[in-house]
Amino acid sequence: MNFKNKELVVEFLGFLFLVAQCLCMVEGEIHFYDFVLREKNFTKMCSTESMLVANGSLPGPVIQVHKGDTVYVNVHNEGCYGVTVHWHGVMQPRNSWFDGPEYITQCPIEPGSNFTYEIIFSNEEGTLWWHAHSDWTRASVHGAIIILPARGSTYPFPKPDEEEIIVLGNVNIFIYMVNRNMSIKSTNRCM
Ligand SMILES: *[C@@H]1O[C@H](CO)[C@@H](O)[C@H](O)[C@H]1NC(C)=O
Ligand SMILES: *[C@@H]1O[C@H](CO)[C@@H](O)[C@H](O)[C@H]1NC(C)=O
Ligand SMILES: *[C@@H]1O[C@H](CO)[C@@H](O)[C@H](O)[C@H]1NC(C)=O
Ligand SMILES: *[C@@H]1O[C@H](CO)[C@@H](O)[C@H](O)[C@H]1NC(C)=O
Ligand SMILES: [Cu+2]
Repeated sequence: MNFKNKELVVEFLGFLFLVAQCLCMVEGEIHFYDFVLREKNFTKMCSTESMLVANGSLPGPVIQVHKGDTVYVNVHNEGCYGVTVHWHGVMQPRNSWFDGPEYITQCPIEPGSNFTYEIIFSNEEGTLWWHAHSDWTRASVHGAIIILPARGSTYPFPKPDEEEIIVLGNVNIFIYMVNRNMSIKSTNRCM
């Protein structure tokens, strides 16, 4: 082997080493979720009102991942208004088109259509939340995001014996008043 060939071999080995390193960095898993947004009747404070919720529950489904994972959430809007969903506290570097604020990074998801968000968990760890990002919809369309430590690593404290998710919200009076007003004023209520 002459000098030139040796140099090529060394360069090639260096290239392989870099490729291997890049592959190692992609260690997270991929998860898929479907959120179906639909109006549902809730009876609270002696009165029944319809609210837009994800998968029939308030708060909505929990997203649970490990640090470094990627999640695809297909949001199906079966409600009456255009709506978007924001992944609160997930920094999404170079992935802002999936951040969710309506009219800033995307148009609202029209009723009867769907939109798939790509959520890349890079440095986040702990408990965050997702919520609708269109006017008052965030009051009833929200849920928790649990980001466990990266696979192979541990909590920065002794592992708790038990964990419980607590979502604080204040929907009743606000939603009820908005609904009351809308049922009087709005022409595009779909039910
Ligand atoms: C939400 O509901 C849809 C339709 O019933 C279901 O396919 C999906 O798995 C549910 N998503 C979650 C996160 O539970
Ligand atoms: C909610 O209840 C009202 C009557 O109180 C009914 O007209 C409406 O269809 C119900 N909506 C849903 C989504 O069940
Ligand atoms: C989601 O929307 C696309 C168009 O953006 C459509 O082709 C597809 O059928 C929809 N899927 C569902 C499950 O609604
Ligand atoms: C409902 O309408 C009343 C009267 O127009 C207004 O004072 C009130 O602020 C409205 N409430 C909400 C929550 O929009
Ligand atoms: Cu937020």
